[in-house]
Amino acid sequence: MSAVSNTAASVTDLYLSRAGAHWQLFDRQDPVIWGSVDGPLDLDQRQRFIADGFLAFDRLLDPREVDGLLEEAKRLAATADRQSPEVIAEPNGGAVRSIFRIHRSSPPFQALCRDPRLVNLARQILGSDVAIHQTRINFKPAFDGKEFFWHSDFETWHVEDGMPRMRAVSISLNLTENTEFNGPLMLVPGSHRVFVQCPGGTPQDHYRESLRKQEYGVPSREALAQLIERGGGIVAPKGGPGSATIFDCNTMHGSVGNLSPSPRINAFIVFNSVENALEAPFGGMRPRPEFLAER
Ligand code: 6CS
Ligand code: FE
Repeated sequence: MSAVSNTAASVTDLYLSRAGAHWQLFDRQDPVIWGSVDGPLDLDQRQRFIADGFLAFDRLLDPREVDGLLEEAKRLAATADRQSPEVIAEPNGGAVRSIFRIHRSSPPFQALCRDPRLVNLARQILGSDVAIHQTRINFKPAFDGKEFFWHSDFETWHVEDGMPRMRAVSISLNLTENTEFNGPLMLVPGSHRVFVQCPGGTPQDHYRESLRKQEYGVPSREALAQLIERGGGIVAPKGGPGSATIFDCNTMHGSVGNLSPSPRINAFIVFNSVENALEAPFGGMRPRPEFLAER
C-alpha cells in the first residue's frame, strides 16, 4: 500500500477513507498481535487470532456470573433516560438498541472491564497496558431488533475519533444465548488484514444517525463481496451466556435483525493500547463525544 497524504490535516494517513466516491482495498500496515506480553492464549489460539482476526470462547465467564450482568443490563434499559445521548433507540424509534459508556454508569460492568480474564487477553494481543476505548450493551430486542450492517470499527474510530493504528480489540460477551435466529455477531475471517477504504464523506454529527443505522463509513457492496468470496466466507459464533468473541478492531463484522422471541443481549468492551492514544480525527471533523471514544 502507498501512504496517502491527507493535506487538510497535513499528516500522512495510513488508512485514508471517505475521501470521495472511490473505494479500494489496502493491506494492513500493523501487526495483529503486538509485542510479546504473556497471557492466557496458547500458541494455537494466537495463530488462529492472527489468521482469522477473532477467537470465540464457549465459556469465557461462568454462566452463573453472567446472571447478575444480565439483570443489570435489563435494569439499565428499563430505567434509561431516552433523552441521554448514551441511550440509542432502534431506528423505528421504539425499544432501546444500545446503551454506551456502561463502564462509567454501572458498577457491575465497571468491574467486568477490570476482570483479569478480559484484560489479560487484551494485554497479550495488544502488547502493552490497555485502556477502555468504548463500552456498550447492544440489546437486539425480540422480533424488532434491527441489523448492524457490515463495517470495520477501526474505519470509524480512525476517521471520526482519531485512533491512529490498528491496535485495539473488542470483546463481545453474550449475556443471553446467541442463536442463528436472534442476530448473532457475524464476522469475515481474514478481513482484518485488509483495510477497506469506504466511499463518501461524513455528515456533521454523523454518530446520531450511524448508531441507529450506519450509512457512511460502510464498505461498497463490491468490496464486501470480494472480501467475503475471496477470503474466508462468513462465520457466526453462537453460544450461551458467558460465551464470548474477541475480535480485532479491523475485522469486518455485522449482524442481521432478530426474528426470534428471545432478545440477543451482548456487552461490548473495547480495549485500546495505551500506546495508541487518540489524536485529532483523521477525517478532519471535531472529535466525537467521550461516551463513544474515551480520550
Ligand atoms: O461508531 C461506533 O463507534 C460504533 N458503531 C458500530 C456500528 N460498531 C462499533 C461502535 O460501537
Ligand atoms: Fe462494530
